Amino acid sequence: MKRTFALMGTLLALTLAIPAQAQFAKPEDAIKYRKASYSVMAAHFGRLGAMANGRAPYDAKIAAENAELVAVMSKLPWAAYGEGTDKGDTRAKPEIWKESAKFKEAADKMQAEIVKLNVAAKAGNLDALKAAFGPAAASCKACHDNFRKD
Ligand code: ASC
Repeated sequence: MKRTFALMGTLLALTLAIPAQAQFAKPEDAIKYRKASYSVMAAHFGRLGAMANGRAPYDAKIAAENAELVAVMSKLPWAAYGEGTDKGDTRAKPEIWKESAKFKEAADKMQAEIVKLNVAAKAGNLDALKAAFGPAAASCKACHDNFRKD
C-alpha cells in the first residue's frame, strides 16, 4: 500500500514536470504535440459540455474523470510554442510570439478556468458543472479569436 502511494506520488510529480521538460527534435514535432494536446483536451471538454448542456445524461463520476483529464491536458501545449514553431502545419497566428505577454495571460486564464471547472466537476452536482463550463469555454474561445487563424 505504502509503495503504491509512493509510486502514485512519483507519477504525479512526473506529470507535473512534463510540460516544462517537453523536448522536441524538430519544430514540426512541437506543432504536432501541441495540436495533439488540444485535441485530447477538446475531446474531454466536449464530454463535459454535453452534460452541461443537457445533450448527455449527467454522471458525476464521468464528469470528474473528464475534468481531471482536461486539467492535465491544459498544462501541456505551452512548452510547444518555441523557436521555429510559427511556420508549418499550424493555425497559430504570429501574435502568439509578437504579443507573448498577452498570449500567456490568455493561456493562464484558460488554465485558471479549467482548475475551477475541475473543482466544480468534483463537487458532484450538475449546477456547479454548468456554472463553471461557460466561463471555461469562453476562455478557450478568447484565445482562438485572438491567436488562431480560422
Ligand atoms: C470546445 C472546444 C473548444 C471550445 C470552444 C469554446 O468544446 O473544442 O475549443 O469548446 O469552442 O468556444
